[in-house]
Amino acid sequence: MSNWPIAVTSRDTIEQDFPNILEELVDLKWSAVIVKNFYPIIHCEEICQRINENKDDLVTVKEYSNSAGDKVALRYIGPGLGQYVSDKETYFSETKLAHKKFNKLYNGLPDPREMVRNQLAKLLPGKNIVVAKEKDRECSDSVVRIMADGDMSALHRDSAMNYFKGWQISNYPTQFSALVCFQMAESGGELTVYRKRWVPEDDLVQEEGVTGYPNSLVSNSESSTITPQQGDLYIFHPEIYHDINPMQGKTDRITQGIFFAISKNENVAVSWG
Ligand SMILES: O=C(O)CCC(=O)C(=O)O
Ligand SMILES: [Fe+2]
Repeated sequence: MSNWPIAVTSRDTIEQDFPNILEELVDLKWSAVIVKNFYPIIHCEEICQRINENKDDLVTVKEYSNSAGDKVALRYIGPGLGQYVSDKETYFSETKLAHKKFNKLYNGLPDPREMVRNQLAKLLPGKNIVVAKEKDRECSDSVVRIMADGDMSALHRDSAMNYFKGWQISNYPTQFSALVCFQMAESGGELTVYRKRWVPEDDLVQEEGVTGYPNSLVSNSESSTITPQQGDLYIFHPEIYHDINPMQGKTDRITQGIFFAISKNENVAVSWG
């Protein structure tokens, strides 16, 4: 059942077309908003080329076995907090290294992290967009994920409130994910968002040792399939279920991800990778 609409817009028209888009994403009116041509294609290509040419320097590879016993690898620049939640020290040392990597990656180009934060500021009038801090240490401000032939992402949800207890960002309700697509896979690699909120009972059907939730949880849900194109910015509410189809081909799927969450009482929204 794939009939849940996507709000499609451009940088110049988003505020007029969808002035309350973030609220509407949380209300599940839209599955996602796509801002077409957000980041120039020529710069996307430059960034992908820099990644390809400096993989050893820039890209962290974490290998592990999945539940079926297959070897899978996560490749990224900038530590995604999800990988380090129980290891703060490594997270912050990786974050330090990531600053240098991002400077190298984006050197001389419009900084897509800043561009995303500026876009968010426009969608959140009155809120300051700040990079999340843990005591006095800044979190990584984004994560660039590199997916290769065969990679996928199992059904999951992202909620700092649930998964990052003890971290300051867990105090900020209402989370969003903002992604810039630097390069799309030749086939597959679509993001599917399901119109279904998590309920605590869902955790009872999670199988031990298996990544993600069983697909049966969303088999009767409306859904929406988002096929990002190079240069697109897309924003969705990742507290609802989503997954990424297995991708095929020799072209990596490369995205920059920034999570953000909004404070209820203060005039800030915090962002992290
Ligand atoms: O790469 C994507 O399209 C989405 C990744 C994801 O799971 C997220 O941003 O929460
Ligand atoms: Fe996610």
